[in-house]
Amino acid sequence: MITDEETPLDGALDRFREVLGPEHVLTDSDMIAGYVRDWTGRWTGHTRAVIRPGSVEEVQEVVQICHEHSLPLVPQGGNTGLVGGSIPHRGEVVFSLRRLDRLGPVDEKRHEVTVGAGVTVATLQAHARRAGLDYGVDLASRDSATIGGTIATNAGGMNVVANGDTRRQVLGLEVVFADGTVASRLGGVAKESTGPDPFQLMVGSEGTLGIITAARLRLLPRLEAEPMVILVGVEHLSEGLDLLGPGSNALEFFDRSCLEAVIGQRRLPRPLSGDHPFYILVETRSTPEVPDSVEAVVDRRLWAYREQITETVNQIGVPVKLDVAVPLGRLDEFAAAVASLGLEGQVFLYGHLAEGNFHVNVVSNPDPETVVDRVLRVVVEMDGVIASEHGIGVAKAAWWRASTDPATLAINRQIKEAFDPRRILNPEVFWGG
Ligand code: FAD
Ligand code: 2HG
Ligand code: ZN
Repeated sequence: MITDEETPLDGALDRFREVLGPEHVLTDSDMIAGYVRDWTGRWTGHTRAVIRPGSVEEVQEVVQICHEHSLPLVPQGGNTGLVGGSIPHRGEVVFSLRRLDRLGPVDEKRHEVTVGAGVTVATLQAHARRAGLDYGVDLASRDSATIGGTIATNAGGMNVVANGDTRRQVLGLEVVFADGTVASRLGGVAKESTGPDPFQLMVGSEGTLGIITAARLRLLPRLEAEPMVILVGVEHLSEGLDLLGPGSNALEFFDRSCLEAVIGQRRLPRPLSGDHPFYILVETRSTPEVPDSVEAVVDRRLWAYREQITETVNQIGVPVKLDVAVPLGRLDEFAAAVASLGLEGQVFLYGHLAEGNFHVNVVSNPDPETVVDRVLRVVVEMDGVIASEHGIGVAKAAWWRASTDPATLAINRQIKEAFDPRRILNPEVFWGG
């Protein structure tokens, strides 16, 4: 691993300043503090420079400089990632891409748009809505998470059950590769059969194969009426699956600990009179059949109880976060298995029920690595996946290498070698540690 102490960074810094202007090369420790610490506060890295290119040409030039000097770099969007993949762990140069914020015109006939990688999800949503359309991905970090970051992590969010994950929205990309070459497929042709697609490999590559500078995205017709939001209290998570129907936009869950924490920290009223082990939130365009025996309430504002969990948990303490998924037939078995681990500290379970997704958050546990090992072992034993929507980052790199089958891992190694032979693109993610 090349570190900042060993590289000719000083020469590179002068050249960054020439290309970007000194105001976009941040070296002052106060100015870079927010770029080296992750959103949860679990990881704090270090760097001598955060650079802020404002166009694809500038990204290209600064990547060429890094390539020449074999200088490692970390692409960064909104820095809302939850697996420690967006910060410099070993002195890498941070490429903040938020200035790539161009919004192209909405193609109202084809339901498509081209936007810069630094555009936030909320800005894209507003842009699409002004044209009577919508973007298919929504998540609570919408005001900061960028299109580049969500593509690089293949983000999921609340509406996967209706619209699919980020991969499903991507029609084409513009990418700067590790040697500074640029490739672009933003044409918006609806069908194409021209061989293997390197752009698809960028989705979920977490900044390790190329820097996404722009994307051509699919948009959806905007729903005419606001969908209904229902919260029900249940004994078992499997009961929540009965609420899934053709009109479902979202099917989410959280446990009793999450509800108590949100009520306590955010001063929200208790939404249901009874106390239940789990709460299911369904957003739907058709009225689901809720049995009379189940306590339920209908109100769009109920989203607050689900969306505010992440911030609430962080208010309580720095969490160990696990984002996993298990087969739908094993939801309650998984919840029971986590409970039976008897983890020290406070445990919060919430997630996207329709995809079998669990966000297991543990606060006030003195040994994060052991928490990760114990929970992921259960996931693997239950034929689940160790990363459902946040990615691998550094948090799960060792587990990813240990649990991926050898053939898939070998192909991944070759892909990394082909795209980034000098290993300058986010080297700690997937392969570090
Ligand atoms: P960053 O955090 O800056 O980066 C994430 C990764 O992408 C890093 O590896 C980085 O190197 C790489 N990267 C960033 N930009 C580029 C680029 N232009 N080119 C190449 N690589 C790049 N995630 C979900 O999936 N679903 C949720 O429901 C969800 N909810 C969240 C709620 C909260 C409150 C928070 C704080 C986070 C949530 N997240 C969720 C996690 C996070 O928002 C997503 O992972 C998001 O995709 C990260 O986008 P970002 O722009 O912040 O990327
Ligand atoms: C969510 O679904 C996000 O709320 C964040 O993916 C999950 O806080 C988490 O662990
Ligand atoms: Zn989530």
